[in-house]
Amino acid sequence: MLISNADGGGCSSAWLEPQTVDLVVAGSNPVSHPKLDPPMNVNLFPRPSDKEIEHLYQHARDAYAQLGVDTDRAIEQARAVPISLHCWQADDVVGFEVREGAVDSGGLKATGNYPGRARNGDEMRQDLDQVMALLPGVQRVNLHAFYAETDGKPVNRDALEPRHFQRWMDWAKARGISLDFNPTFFAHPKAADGFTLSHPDTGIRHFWVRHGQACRRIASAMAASQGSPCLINHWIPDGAKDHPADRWGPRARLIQSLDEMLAEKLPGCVDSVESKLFGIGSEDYVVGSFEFYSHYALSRGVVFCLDMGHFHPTETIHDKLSALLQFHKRLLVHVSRPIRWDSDHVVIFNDDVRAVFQELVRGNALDRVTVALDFFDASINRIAAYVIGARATRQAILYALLEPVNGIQDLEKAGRLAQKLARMEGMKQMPWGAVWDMLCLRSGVPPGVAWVSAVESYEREVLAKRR
Ligand SMILES: [Mn+2]
Repeated sequence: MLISNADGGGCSSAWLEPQTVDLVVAGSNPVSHPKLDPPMNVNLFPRPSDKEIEHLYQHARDAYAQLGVDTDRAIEQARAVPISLHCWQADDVVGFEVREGAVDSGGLKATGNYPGRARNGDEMRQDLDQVMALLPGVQRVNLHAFYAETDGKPVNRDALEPRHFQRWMDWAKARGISLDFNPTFFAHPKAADGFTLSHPDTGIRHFWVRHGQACRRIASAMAASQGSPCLINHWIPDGAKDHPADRWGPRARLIQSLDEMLAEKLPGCVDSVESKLFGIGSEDYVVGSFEFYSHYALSRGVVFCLDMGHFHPTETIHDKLSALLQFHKRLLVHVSRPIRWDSDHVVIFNDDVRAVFQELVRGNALDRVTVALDFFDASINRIAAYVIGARATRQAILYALLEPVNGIQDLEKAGRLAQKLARMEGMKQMPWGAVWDMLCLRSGVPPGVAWVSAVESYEREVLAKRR
C-alpha cells in the first residue's frame, strides 16, 4: 500500500516494506499478519490549497448536477441553519454558581480530567470564540442558568435576574450571535433527592417554579437584547431509581408547576420541554417522559424537545419526526450521541445524525426544527469536542441537502424500489466532502480536519496554562 506524504518527502520507506509476524492461535495453525509500524512524518491534518479545493469542487458540482442537485444552493442552505452551541461542554457542566456548601450534581456527570476546563465566564467566552472561529455557518450560544455571573456573591436560583447575564448579552451582541437559555434544575440542595418541579413538598416545588419564572424573564431580556426570540428549554431530572409506588402524583404536580411557570406572557421567550427515558438514579421512572411532554407541549402550544440520547439504547428519533410534525408546529432537536447508559457522547457524522436531517429535508421541514447540541466529554480536548460535534451536525445537514429527494421519491412512487435503494446507496460514494470543503472555504474556516492545528496551538497557549 502506498501512502502519499503531503509534505513530499523526508519519510523513511522502511515501514512500507511488508513484514509479517506469526501469531499462534490456540488450536489452529500459525496465521500471518502484516506488521505495520506507525508512519513517520505523515501529516494527518493537511490543509489543501484553495486551488485544490476549487478544482475538486468543480468535479463534485458536475457530479451532483447530473442528479439534478444544485451544490451551490445546498451550501447556502446548509450554512444558514443556526446551530445552538451548548456552553456546558467547556466546563463539564459545573457552572459558575457561588455556593455556600457542596452539592450533589443531580444526575449529570462528565467523565475525564483533560486539562483546560473553563473556570469562569471570561475563560468560557474565550473558548467559545475559539470554537466559533473554526465553525462555518450560523451559530447561536446556549446558556444554563448556573452560568450567571454574580461577582462572587451567592444568588439563589429563584433570585436570578437579567443583569446576571449582562456580560453574556454584551458578548453575544458584539459578535452578532443570539443566545438561548435553560433553567438549571439540578446541582442544588433542593434537587438532591431527585425531584424538583414534581416534588411532593410544596415549598420545594414552588422554589423551582420561581426559578423557572426568573429564567423566563432572563430569556425575554436576552430576546430584547438580540432583537430575536430566545428559546428557553426546560429539562428536569425528576424520577425514581426503582419501582415507584406512585407514578401519578409527580406527573400531576409537574403539570401544575409547568402551568404556573409558563403563565406569564413574555415577549421573545419561546418555551420548550425536553423528555427523557432514564437517567443515573432515575432508571425506572422519569416524570417528564416522551408521552408526557409531547402531549403537554401540544396542549399548551409550547415546543417539544427530543434529545437523541434520551431514548432506549437502540432507539433512534428520525422516524418520529414525520409523526410528531403532523401535530407539533415546531420541535427542538438536541443533537447528541448515546452510548449504553450515557446520553451525551461527542456527536459524530453517523447514521443517526444523517437520518435526522434526511428526514427533515425530505419532508421540507428543516425550518420547523431548532437545532441545538447537547453533549459533554471531559476526557479529550474540549475545544476539539465542540468542533467535531458541531461540524458533524452541519455536515449531516449538508449531506441531506445534497440528496436528489424528488428523484428517489419518484423511483419509490413508480415501484422501482431496487433502483431507489441503489441510488440511496450510491449517494454514499458521491464527493460530498469536496462540497463540504467549499462550504468551509466560503465561510473562511479551515476545510477538512485542518482546524486541528489551531486547536493544538490554543491548547499550548491558553488551555495548558489553566492550572
Ligand atoms: Mn438534551
